[in-house]
Amino acid sequence: MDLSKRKFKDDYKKMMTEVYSMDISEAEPTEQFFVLGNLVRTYSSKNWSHTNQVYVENKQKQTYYFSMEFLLGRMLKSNLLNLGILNTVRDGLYDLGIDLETIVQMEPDPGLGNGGLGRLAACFIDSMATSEIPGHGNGIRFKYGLFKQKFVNGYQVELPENWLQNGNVWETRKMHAAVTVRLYGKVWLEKTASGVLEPHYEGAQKVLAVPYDTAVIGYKNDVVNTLRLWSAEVPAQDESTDYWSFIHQRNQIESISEVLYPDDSNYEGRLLRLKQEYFFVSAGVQSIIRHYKKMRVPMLHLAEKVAIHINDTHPALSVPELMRILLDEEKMDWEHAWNVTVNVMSYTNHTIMSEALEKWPIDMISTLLPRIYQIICEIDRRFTMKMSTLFDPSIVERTRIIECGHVKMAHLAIIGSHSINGVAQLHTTILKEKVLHDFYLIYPSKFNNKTNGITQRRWLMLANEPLCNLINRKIGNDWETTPTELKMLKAFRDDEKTLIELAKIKHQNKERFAKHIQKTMGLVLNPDAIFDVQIKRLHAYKRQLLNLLHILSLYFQLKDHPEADLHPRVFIFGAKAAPSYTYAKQIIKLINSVADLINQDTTIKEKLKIVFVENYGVSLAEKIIPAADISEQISLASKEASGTSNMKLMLNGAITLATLDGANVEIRDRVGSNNIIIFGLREEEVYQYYHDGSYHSKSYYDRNPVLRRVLNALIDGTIPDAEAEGRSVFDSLVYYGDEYFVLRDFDAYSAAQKQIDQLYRDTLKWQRMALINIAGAGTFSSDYTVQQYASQIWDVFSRIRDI
Ligand code: BZD
Repeated sequence: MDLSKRKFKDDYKKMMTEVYSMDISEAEPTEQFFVLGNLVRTYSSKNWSHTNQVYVENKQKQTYYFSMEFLLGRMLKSNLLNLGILNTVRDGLYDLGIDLETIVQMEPDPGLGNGGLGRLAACFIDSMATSEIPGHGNGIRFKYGLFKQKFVNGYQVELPENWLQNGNVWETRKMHAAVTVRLYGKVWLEKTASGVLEPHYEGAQKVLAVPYDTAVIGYKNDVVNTLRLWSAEVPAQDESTDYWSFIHQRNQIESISEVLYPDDSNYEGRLLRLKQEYFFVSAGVQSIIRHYKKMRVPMLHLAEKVAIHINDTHPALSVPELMRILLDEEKMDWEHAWNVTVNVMSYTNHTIMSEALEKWPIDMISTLLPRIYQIICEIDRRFTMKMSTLFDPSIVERTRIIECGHVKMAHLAIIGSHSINGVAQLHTTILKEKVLHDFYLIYPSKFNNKTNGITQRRWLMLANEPLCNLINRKIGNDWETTPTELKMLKAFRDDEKTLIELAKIKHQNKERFAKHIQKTMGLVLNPDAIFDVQIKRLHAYKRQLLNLLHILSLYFQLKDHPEADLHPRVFIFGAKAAPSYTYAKQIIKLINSVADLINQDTTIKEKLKIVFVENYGVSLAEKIIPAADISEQISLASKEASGTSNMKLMLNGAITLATLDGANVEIRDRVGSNNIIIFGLREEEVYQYYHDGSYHSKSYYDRNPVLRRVLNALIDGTIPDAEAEGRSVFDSLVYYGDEYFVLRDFDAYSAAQKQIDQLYRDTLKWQRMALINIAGAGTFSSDYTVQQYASQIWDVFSRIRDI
C-alpha cells in the first residue's frame, strides 16, 4: 500500500487518541503496540472486504485448510512487511520517539501448535495469500496455547500459556456467523412418505461455535484471506434453565476450546480431543456450506467451488460431517453425496510413526457422535463390499476403517479423499511402498508428493535483515516473489568480498544472539565458536541423544588432552517434550545436567558450551536461526517425514549435518554432496535391520571404548544430579534395543562432526558452502508448495504458476 511517513505519523497519533484518549508521550509500550495493531487492521480492512467481494462476485473456487494447529508466531512485523510499510512505519515511529523493536516484543507469541505441522499450516496461509490463492485456514481458537516451558533444577516444568490475557488485536469476533454443533444424544432413522430415510435426533448437547477471524495479508498484492478460528460457547438458554446445571454445562462446553493438546507424534484417545476434532470440523463445514449456498450453485457442484484439506488425520471427521450435511440436510442420495465428498476432500499425512496414528474406540465415537458413527459404518460397509470384489480379503481387512473395535482415522481420510500426499519425496515413497502400501494398491493415482516449504518472508526477510540486505545488493530483490532467483547468488561463489561479507553478517548475528543469551541466561558465549543448533520437539527418533553423547565424547577428549586442537563450539538446543513423555523429559534433564557439568568446568578453557534455551517457539527460532553455523538434522533415516527447520536454517546460511531422512535428501540434491555433511544409516539399511533383526546395540557398547566411556558416564556419577535419568537412558540404549539406532550411528556422526571442525577453519570454503545453501533454498519456499497444492490437488486458481 502507499503510505507516506507523514500520513502514518498522523494516523498513529489519531489512533492513539481514539483508543486511549492520550498523547503518544504518555503511552506504555503495550499501548503503543495495541494502537499500531489497530492501525494495521484499518490499513488492511478495505482489501480484506474487497478480496472477499471479488471471490463472491467471480464465484471463485475456495480452499479451506483444516488444521487443528496454526503456529502463527507474532504477526505485527509480518503484517507490516506484507503491506509493504515496514520501513515507513519504523522510520515514522522513530520520529515519534518510539522503537519498533520494543513494541514488537509486546505482542504475545500465539503458540497454537506443537511443532512442524502447526508451523507448516501458518506458512501455508501466508503463502496462499501471497500467491493469490483463494485459501483460508480453519481451526480452533484455543484459550491456552502450547504450554510455557520452564526449567527447574534442569527438569521441564509446564506452565499455562495465557496468550489471550490482554486481548488479541488481530481477531474479529463474528457472532452473526456462529453455528451450532451437536454432541451426544440419540439418533434414529425413519422412513418418510416418499420412502427416504430421515434421521431424528433427541437429547443432543448443543454447542455454539463462534468464529474469530484474522486477516491473512498477502505480500504486497492487496490480497487478504481469512484465518477462521472457532471458540466453543454456551448457546442462549431458555428461561427455565436451572442455574447450576447451566454453570456445569458451561464449563463442559467451554473446555472444548480451552487448551491445545501438547502431544506431538503420540496418540492419546481422550474424549475431549475427539470433541475438539469434531467441533472445529463441524463448525467449519457448516459455515462453508452456508457461504456456498449464497452463490446459488446446486449442491451437486460443490467440489467445483470448494476444496477442503485435511491436515493430518485430526480433521478427518470432515468426511462423515460433509456426508451428514449432504444426506440429512440437503437430501442428496448416498452415491451423489459420496462423489461430491471425495472430490472436495484431500489429505496430507505427516508421520509414519505408528504411535501417532489416531484410532478412536467405537463406543466413544458412537456415544459422542451417534449420527457420524452411523455414517462411518456405512462408508466402511460400502468400502469393504466394493473392495472384496476386487482385492484379496486380507488387503480389505487391513484397509477397512473399522477394525478391532476402533475407527482408524487415516483410513477414513484416505478412503474419503481424492488425494493423499506425503511431505517429502522419501516420505511419500515410504508411504507408497511400506506404511500405506495396501492403499497404494487400491488407489495408486490418489498418491502424490508435496515437499514441505517455509515462507522466506518470516524466515529471511524478517528474521535476518542484514543477510536480506546483502542479497538485495548482490542480486536485486526478484527473489522475494520468485524465491528460486536466489540461485543467482551462485555467481558470487568465488567472490572473496561477498564471502567475507557473509561471514561478517553471520558473526554479527551470533553476537546478537550471544547478547540475548547473556541477558536471559547469564551465559557468556564466544561468537568465534561454531554455533551448532538442534531446535525441534524432543523425541527419541529425532535423536537429541546422539548429539549429547558426542558432546560428552568431546568433553572427555579435552579432559584427557587439554591441548587437543578442537575449534570452540557452542551447542544450542531448543526443545519441548510432551508432558506425558517421560523418556523425552529425562533427556531434557540429562542435557541440562551435562550443560552444568561442561559450562562450569574451567579446565576445558571455554572450548565447549551448551545452551538449552527455555520455551523454544517461533520467536526464539527467529533469533537462533540467523546465528546458526550448523543445522542438526539427525533423525533416524525414515522417521522424520520432512522437517522444516532444515529449510529455515539453510536459508540462513547454516550447513546441514544430516542423515538421509525427510527433506534432507532433497536438500542434498539441491546443494550437492560437497555442501552438506551426510552421515549414518540409510532408510534401506534401517528396514533391512528390521527385517533381519540383526541390530544388537550392546555389542557397540562392548566393542567401542569411546562410546563405552560416554555411556558409562551416564551411570557412574560423572554427570551431576541425574542418576535416575542417566540410568534410564543407559538401559534403553544398551539393554533395551536402542530403538532409534543411536549407538549404531555414533561413530559415523562423530566422524562427520570432525569433518566440520576441519572445514570451519577455512572461512572462505565454509562461506562458499553457506552461500550455495542460501542460493539453493529458494525451491523450499512454501509459495511453491502451496502453488503445487493449488494446481495439482485443489484445482484452484493461482495467479502465479508453480515451478
Ligand atoms: O510435521 C511434523 C513432522 O514430524 C515433520 O517431519 C514435518 O516436517 C512436519 C510438517 O509436515 N509432524 C508434526 O509436527 N506433528 C505434530 O505436531 C502432531 C501434533 C499433534 C498430534 C500429532 C502430531
